[in-house]
Amino acid sequence: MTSDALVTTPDLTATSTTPVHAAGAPGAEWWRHAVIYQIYPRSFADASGDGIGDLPGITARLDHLAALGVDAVWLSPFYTSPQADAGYDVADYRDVDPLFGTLADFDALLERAHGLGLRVIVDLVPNHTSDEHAWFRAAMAAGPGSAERERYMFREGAGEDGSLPPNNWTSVFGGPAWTRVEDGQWYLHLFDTRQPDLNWEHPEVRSEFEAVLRFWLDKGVDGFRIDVAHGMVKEQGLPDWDGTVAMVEGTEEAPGDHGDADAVADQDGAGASTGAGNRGPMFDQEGVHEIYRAWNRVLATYDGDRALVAEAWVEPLTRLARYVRPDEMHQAFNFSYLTTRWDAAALRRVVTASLEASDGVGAPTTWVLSNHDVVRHTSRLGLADAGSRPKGIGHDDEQPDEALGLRRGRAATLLTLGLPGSAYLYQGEELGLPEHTALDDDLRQDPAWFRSGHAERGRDGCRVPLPWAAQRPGFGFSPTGATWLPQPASWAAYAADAQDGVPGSTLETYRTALRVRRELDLGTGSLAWVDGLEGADPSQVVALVNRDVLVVTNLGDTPVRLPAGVQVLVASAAVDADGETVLVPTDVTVWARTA
Ligand code: ISL
Repeated sequence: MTSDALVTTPDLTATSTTPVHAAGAPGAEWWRHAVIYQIYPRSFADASGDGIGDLPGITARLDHLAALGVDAVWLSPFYTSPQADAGYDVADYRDVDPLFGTLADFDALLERAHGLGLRVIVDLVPNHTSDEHAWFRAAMAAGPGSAERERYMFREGAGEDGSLPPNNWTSVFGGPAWTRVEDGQWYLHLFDTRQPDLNWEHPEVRSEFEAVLRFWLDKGVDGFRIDVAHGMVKEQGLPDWDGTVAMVEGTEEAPGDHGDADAVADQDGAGASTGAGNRGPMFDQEGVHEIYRAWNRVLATYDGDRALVAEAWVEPLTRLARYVRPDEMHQAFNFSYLTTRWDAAALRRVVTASLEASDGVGAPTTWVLSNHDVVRHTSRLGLADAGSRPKGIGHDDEQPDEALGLRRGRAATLLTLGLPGSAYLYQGEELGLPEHTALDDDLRQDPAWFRSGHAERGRDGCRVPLPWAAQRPGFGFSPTGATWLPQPASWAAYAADAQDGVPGSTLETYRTALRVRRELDLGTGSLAWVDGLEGADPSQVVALVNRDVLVVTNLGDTPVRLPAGVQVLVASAAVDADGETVLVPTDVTVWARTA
């Protein structure tokens, strides 16, 4: 343990610290500490004027990201697709959908990004294809028993006449996970009916995806975000399952939420005994790991530390860590952290469990608060049950307190960026954007809204086009003012140009935090909990030291006094400073230098 960095001032030695994470994990690869910005192409910036974002729009705005201070971008899918699930239904893995541009546009984007020092990760969707993929069309044409059908999960139905689905699995988006085709067979789709699951026992499926990896690696991408990384291999025999096929819920099963100590403390890697997470016969099967070992070998033949990041909703964290063992992937999104409530003890527990689990396999922890699948964290933190995770918010649902959510959201971000490891940001969070919580239901496009029978509002509310310019039509998203989803009028105040250069704005706070994080190497630092800040109630305060930076988040009602003599580096909102005394108000995070 590098405890020398933890006890640098008399003020802090007066408190006790608990080191958790050793600094200097093996290797100096960029992804161990990178801040990676997720671009959702249809909603980032539109150059063509059709109201849907595109690759040239992204390229034109890369300056914004370089100035923000991130290290890399991850692009959600831009491949040829009928857009039944906003591009997560891929018809051609080696081409760009005309909606987003051309392969030449991609090359230009990559060149510009690299020129600015930004690495680029692209999305790979291997669990399923589009129903318009050449393989699925061939499978449909060839009929039952054909080699073409073997690449997917076709089965005969149950019941005397085969008119019942082969098993009882349900789709993540709602409704049955099986669709029957005209000749009577059924095919499996864990997501939409237009997203047939591939058969990963088939050698052609394996070789095809290795070739797809090489195609993009040859172009120069720096890595891949692997969609539904826990889903590709299914249990033999496809047995019935009575669990819920859904994203990890904000329930007692998610260790972060209520601090389920047993789940967090499950260090044996077995995981199954806790009942936590998504351990049905369609998820987190042992067989997926061989795929990642093979992909690791593919990436290793390229220079430049190319990386794989797992989108795997798997708990407990020790189970997730198995995806980032040294010969598998490099990062895995920490969704246990994302689903943790606004509660000091729960946050400390999930951070400790995360660092211990990832340290155990020599991987970085990959913190994340928002993405294109969840309600934006500024809005989740403005709910009465702060940090709970509804499946979308509509006009007749509880409306978050926007100001409170933003205040807490900024505090949560500053806490996150103060932790060692890598972090992912979702486009628009640097503007403090809230979820669009009053979107007209007639405009919703997420298949989850339809397949759930309108029980789930779905994910459109976090996918609204970004506001770039307060005074322009469509807030400058597109040259024509068109936007594929409407933006709330209140977003004028969030527009990038309204915050640029404004001290204390969310945008400037993110910029400062990212600059300081980089200058002080917090990403490769270490964490020690500060067990007792004088006068602070541990049930209300998260306090830690990373290198010589004291990070304090106050979740309680009483202001927290920082040790005398520390120098405030960044604060998520105004702090009360009176001479030597710095007080951290409610729902605020402060970084202060101790040396
Ligand atoms: O598997 C899950 C629950 O057990 C889900 O949480 C699942 O991991 C998640 O829904 C996967 O999301 C990704 O794949 C989807 C796509 O709609 C999302 O946008 C994408 O992030 C299907 O490709």
